[in-house]
Amino acid sequence: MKRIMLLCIAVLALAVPAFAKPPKIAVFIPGVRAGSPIYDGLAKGVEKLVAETPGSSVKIYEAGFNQAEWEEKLTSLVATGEYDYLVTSNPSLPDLINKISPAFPKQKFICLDGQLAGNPNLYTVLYNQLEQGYVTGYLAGLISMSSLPGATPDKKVGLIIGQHYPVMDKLIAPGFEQGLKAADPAFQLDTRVVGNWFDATKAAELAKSMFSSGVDIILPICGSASQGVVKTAEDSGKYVVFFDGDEFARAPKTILGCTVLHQEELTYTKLKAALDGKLPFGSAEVVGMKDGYIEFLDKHPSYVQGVPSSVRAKVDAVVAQIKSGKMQFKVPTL
Ligand code: RBF
Repeated sequence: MKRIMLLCIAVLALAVPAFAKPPKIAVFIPGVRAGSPIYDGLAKGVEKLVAETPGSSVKIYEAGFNQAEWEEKLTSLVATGEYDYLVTSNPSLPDLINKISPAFPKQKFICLDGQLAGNPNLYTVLYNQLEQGYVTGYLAGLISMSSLPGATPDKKVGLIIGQHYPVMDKLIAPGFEQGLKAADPAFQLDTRVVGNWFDATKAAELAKSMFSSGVDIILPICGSASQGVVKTAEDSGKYVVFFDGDEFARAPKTILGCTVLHQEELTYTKLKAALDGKLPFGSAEVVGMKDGYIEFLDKHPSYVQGVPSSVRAKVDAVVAQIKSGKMQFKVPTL
């Protein structure tokens, strides 16, 4: 009897690792979730996996718009020692993580929309936003040259950004400009900076001034401030193209194109790989259209009904070339 009991204990002890504690996950949102599809997708991806993983849990932590507080807030969250994985998304987070992680050698970090290799506790995955910018810029240029009622002959297209940062200045803006110039080399890109990621009034003022100077279509990359751009474009009979999410419903006749990031799927896939012990921590990956994580929404009625078929045919051709690898965009060091 005693031997059987001992055997049982031994078997149980061996089996324990297989029944490892269900994971606890923290989602660090550098901003707020509402109004930024990139953050909503991040949270949704983790929530989906947690819903499928019995016993696991998620804490969504919104760090707010004051970037000066992010390091301290991140440190406090990690210092609780409660979370097996900290998942976040932002190009400025890898540096912060790299700074604080030596003090928390057991903490694993996953950062989307960022790039840093060489920290064994950090995995990053960046979107190839040269591709995303190029397709969106090409579409914007062709719309501006079309006979749509809001189009003007000035060859000016707008970009309204929350702030300057390396991913913007080395990938998004250059990709967008290259796409525009592929439509016609005469295009000028008018770039304006809101100065934060929430001030819709300021973004509306910028859009108004741009439209009155001959700009007819704008790409807003300014978080929830984009609402000001959409409203102004609607009131002025002008156009908007979007990044990140399917935003058409916000203004179906004004928003004529969306090149989205499948942030929810990417978050889910990478976190699942981590839980399965298969995520290459220490490395930095890049994903794009070929992998299916960047997608141009070519079937949405706003696009199909709002954009002339001759324009759509040209955009389709470019998307097909990127997906097949015929057209390649090499991401530079950030
Ligand atoms: N994008 C948003 O949609 N909302 C934000 O609040 C936001 N905050 C950002 C803060 C910093 C410091 C940086 C570098 C980028 C931020 N972005 C934000 C941009 C985001 O990382 C991404 O580049 C864009 O969403 C385009 O895909």
